[in-house]
Amino acid sequence: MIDRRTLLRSGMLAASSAAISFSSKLALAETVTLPFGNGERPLIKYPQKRPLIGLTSRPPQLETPFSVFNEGVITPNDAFFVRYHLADIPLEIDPDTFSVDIQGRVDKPLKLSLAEIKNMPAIELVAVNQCSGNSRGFFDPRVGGGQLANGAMGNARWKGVPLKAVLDKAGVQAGAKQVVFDALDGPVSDRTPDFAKALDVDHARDGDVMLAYAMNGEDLPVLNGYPLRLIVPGYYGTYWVKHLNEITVIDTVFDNFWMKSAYRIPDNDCNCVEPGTAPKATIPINKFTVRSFLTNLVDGAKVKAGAETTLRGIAFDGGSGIKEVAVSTDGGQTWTPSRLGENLGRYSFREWTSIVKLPAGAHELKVRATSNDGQTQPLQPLWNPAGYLRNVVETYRVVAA
Ligand SMILES: Nc1nc2c(c(=O)[nH]1)N[C@H]1C(S)=C(S)[C@@H](COP(=O)(O)O)O[C@H]1N2
Ligand SMILES: [Mo]
Repeated sequence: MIDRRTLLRSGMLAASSAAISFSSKLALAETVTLPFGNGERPLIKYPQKRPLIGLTSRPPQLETPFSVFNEGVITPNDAFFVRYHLADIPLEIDPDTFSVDIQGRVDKPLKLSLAEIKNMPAIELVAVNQCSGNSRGFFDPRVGGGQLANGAMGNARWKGVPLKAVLDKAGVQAGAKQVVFDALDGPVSDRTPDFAKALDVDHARDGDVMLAYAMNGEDLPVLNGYPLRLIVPGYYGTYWVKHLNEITVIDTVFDNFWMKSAYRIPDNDCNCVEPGTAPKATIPINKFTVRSFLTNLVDGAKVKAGAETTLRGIAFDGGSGIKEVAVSTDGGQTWTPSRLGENLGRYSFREWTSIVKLPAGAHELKVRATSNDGQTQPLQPLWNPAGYLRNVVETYRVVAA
């Protein structure tokens, strides 16, 4: 168990208030009910985190309460969701002895300390991290896996070094195909496969994929990958390997459980199948589908009839950027473009606002984003057996009175 002393020793917590013990005092503040069957969840307080929606505790899996996304387009570190696969998460990370190995098909294998990484020229970018299973709880028919609402996502400003710079230092050899990322965490049972992921070598060298040591101007929170994690902008969170300590260049396609069996989507145009059926062929999950949300009104909200009501929300896609967010107040018959907020980059949440006047009565508000590469959101949900990629146009019922 992670205890307060371990966290303090590894420099991950200020020697003050926020620290509580992982082992004994997981304060149960209250519970919330997510809007699907069996949606009751505890709110749990972990070190460096405000109370978040608990999915599992071994390993810790925490979802961000949706109201956080109305606080701003950057998700605060203490509210950022947490996802782990394996219960043996790293307990003792000493930033002074931590290092990452770059090995395999390289001319010069390297071992870089955290200090050496921090001495290399840094880059910063704002990017969304979203779990593949975000919103899985809304699938109908239901599917197995973590039953998440819409809070397994977050948007942060990441600082680190381009993976390309590190790979160039080591010298990737001709014939290299993929780069494998392994981390400090591991399985508690030797029958569970260790968590590791891979990217194609060209993707790994695109200049945006980075080894990040800071998030929103601070060290990464422990549960978000301290002291170093991979950032794969536009790609689902499964590739964003936390506590990254091993980078291996290979000349084959990596085929561990997490690449070959898990995190696969149907290999067809919609990456979907008829509900309840299995895909014929699959490919590894990759870029985010385009999504948009209303953040300042909840389903069932009341607004003032005939008055100007400001709608506000967020949109994002797999990295082409948001072109338009349109709003419908008549259940999807007519659509009006909203006003887009500041552009923090093509990988970031993009804020949108729209002013509407609703006559007295019940209304269905819908929000639909279109990305610069022409993708948009379907009016009916698409289905796949793993519960990935959800991006149906969201509907919010409000009453004007
Ligand atoms: N070391 C390690 N890194 C990991 C995982 C993990 O289990 N172990 N899970 C991945 C998955 S599936 C997701 S969605 C993201 C979640 O990132 P977060 O916990 O910082 O929100 O971490 C990824 N990186
Ligand atoms: Mo995930």
